[in-house]
Amino acid sequence: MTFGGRILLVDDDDGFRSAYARVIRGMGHDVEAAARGPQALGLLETRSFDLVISDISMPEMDGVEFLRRIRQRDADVPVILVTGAPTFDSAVRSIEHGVFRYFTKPVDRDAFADAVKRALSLHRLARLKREALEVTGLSGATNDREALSRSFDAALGKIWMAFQPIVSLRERRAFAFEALMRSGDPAFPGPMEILGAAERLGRLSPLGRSLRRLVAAAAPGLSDGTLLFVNAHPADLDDDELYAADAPLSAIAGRVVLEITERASVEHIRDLDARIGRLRSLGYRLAVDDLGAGYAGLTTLTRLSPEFVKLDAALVQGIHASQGKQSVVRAIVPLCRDELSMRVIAEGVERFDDRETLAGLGCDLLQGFLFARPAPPFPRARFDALEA
Ligand code: G
Ligand code: MN
Repeated sequence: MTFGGRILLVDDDDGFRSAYARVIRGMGHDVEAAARGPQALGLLETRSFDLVISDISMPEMDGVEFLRRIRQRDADVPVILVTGAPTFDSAVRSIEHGVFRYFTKPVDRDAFADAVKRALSLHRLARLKREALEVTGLSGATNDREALSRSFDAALGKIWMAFQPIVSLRERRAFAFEALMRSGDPAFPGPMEILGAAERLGRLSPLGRSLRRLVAAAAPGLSDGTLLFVNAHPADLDDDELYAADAPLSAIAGRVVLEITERASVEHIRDLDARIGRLRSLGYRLAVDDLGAGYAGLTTLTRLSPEFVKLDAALVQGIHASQGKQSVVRAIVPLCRDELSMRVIAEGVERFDDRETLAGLGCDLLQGFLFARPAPPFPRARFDALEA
């Protein structure tokens, strides 16, 4: 299949220029011609081209410099360079700047026509690849930082919060809800992809701020006495907005438990103890998340002195059939409760038999699909579920 491309042709030699232009028009393409590099750069500012063909030896700006300037603004457009005086140096520099083909004069007409055709096809393919990313919604997977940044901005505006109850078995009620980030953008299928992009872009703080604003907005729908558990990335502890008295979440800090995962280290955070102190004076309580899955060390637990610890799902799931898990949890629950004044929450409870085993071990606060899946505010917990 052939299609008409738009080609920019640059040569200071009028004879060559009109000869090439004729050949290219004969192939069914549009040609714009310029006699100098600067003039050609001007044309590139005003419209887009599918291919640039340029002489190398020209007054004012040679073809290699022209190529270098093109690359500063457009990484994709193919450039064919032609020279009557080939040198090793100009060939090497042309390759460095991403020349598509390097021809010496006299140019073989068939080889030239082939190169033009191939360059146009590849450029078209590059465009279609970009369109494909848009229609599949996979543009988040691109490693082009600017494109990632743009799709991240778009995704940030579409995030919503799901909530999952943390139930008290004894009281048969939702003791609290954990707020969980959900993506509303197919370019980022889930929270992990959003977090990954935020990390790569250095945008964890704006993400954390958005999440806290969304949680605060949902909070008025919650009945009095029910707590809100909110995940905080260690990077959030470094964000001054978290400590601002007029920040959205500060107004309800007394009902909020910030969960800090054991999977990430908090050791590198500046003035950690002072920051924890400020959070407490704002009214926040703290939880250590994913206990048993992260660093085996004591740093997170000792520095945070959390009011809650959340047992990781890996320790919870299948506990009814595991003596090893049972003996660990049997030791953790009274130690936390009696010696450390920390309440234990078991996460990821999916099965009735695990629920019964946990209850038997003194673990009253439970969270998991067995009671409710995370959903828009605020899903009801069910206590009647039997075998999952
Ligand atoms: O790391 P953190 O504990 O915050 O992770 C919570 C995640 O676990 C959420 O994405 C939530 O959807 C998921 N989750 C909640 N309950 C269950 C459960 O019972 N089983 C499994 N497999 N995942 C769960
Ligand atoms: Mn959590």
